[in-house]
Amino acid sequence: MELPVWGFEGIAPGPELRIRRGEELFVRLANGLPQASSIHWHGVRGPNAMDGVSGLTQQPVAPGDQFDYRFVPPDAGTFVYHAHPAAELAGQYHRGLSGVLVVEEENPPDVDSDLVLAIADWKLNSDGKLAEPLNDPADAAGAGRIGSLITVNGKAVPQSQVLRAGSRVRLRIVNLCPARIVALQFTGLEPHVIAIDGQPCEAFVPGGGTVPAGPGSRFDFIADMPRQAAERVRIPMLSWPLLGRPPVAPRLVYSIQSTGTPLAPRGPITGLPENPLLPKAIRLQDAKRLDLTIAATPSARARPGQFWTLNGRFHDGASVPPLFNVPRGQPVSLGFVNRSPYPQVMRLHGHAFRLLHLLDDGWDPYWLDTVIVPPGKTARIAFIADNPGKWRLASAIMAHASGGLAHRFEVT
Ligand SMILES: [Cu+2]
Repeated sequence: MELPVWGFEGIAPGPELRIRRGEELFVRLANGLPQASSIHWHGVRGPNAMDGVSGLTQQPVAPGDQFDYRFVPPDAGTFVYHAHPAAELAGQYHRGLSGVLVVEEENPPDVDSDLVLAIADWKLNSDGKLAEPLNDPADAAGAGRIGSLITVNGKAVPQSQVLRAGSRVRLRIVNLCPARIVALQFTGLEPHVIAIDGQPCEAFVPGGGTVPAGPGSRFDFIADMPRQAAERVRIPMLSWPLLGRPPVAPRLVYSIQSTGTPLAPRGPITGLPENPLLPKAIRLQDAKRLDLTIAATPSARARPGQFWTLNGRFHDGASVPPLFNVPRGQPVSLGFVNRSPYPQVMRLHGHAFRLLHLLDDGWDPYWLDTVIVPPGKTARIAFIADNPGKWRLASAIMAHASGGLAHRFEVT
């Protein structure tokens, strides 16, 4: 069965873009859509003029027009690209305009295979087509658009793969879902997380065997295949529980079968070297601190584009002032306070941040560009505003971003 979508190069996800760190990314957007658009490079700490946010960092690219993205991504890692028009953001994303960008390390870890698993979900009508409207106000006011058709690399799950017994595999798990929080489990091998949201972390085996990935998040794993042939590694997906809904049964997304005579055992799995471009420390005592409360607009006043507020304000319209303006190099600490009954997922453009422990401001040992804030909870992050420009700070849940939860900050 084929689903009519909008896609980069006509497919969803779009083609996997792969370059090596230090190389220039050169992508020409030739807009064949009936709507204006642009391309955002999610997680890439690149120059502001190349961030691809229509109406903020560039003019929207009109139907029939072209725009060249040309820059050298500073970091190696696993990233996402997606359409980033102004008003039609959720609609274009929900139609399939997203893909994966891999920037390989100059000295990549020694593995036998490097697989991208891009998970997406699709909300369908009873006729099997994409459910209309693409930007449904009910999704925008609720948990976002969550579909029941799950795909991995554009094909309905479960998908499978055969790899040499005992071989070492790198798995780049990418959540391209527009709202769903994806948690994968691994049975039959021991997955070591080596990078989160594109940035290296100390290698660890996740507690409970699973890590939740918000929309747009990426997890890089390295694992060794079973040494016995004909063993099956299973990767089921759990769904982040939605309040008021029963938990969804695990669903098999991917399986990998071992084959052939086993490869000789390798040494232990080690992590990637630290990214030297990221700060060694953030002086929190010097940080600009700001709490940002996420809340629904009282339903009687809610209109399309105005379902969600941050500190009482919706929208990223140019007339709305930036949330904050900081000089380059300023440490910033933001508290996201979720006063809604849904998980909220927030993302920051142009920067990587640390998640802080709420009691002592200690660090978790990884960098992120996307953070999940459970209902009724607070998440505090810290970063150094070291990338000049006008940056978006918005919900990673596309229907929420188009529903008003999209703001900006400026680094001068
Ligand atoms: Cu982004």
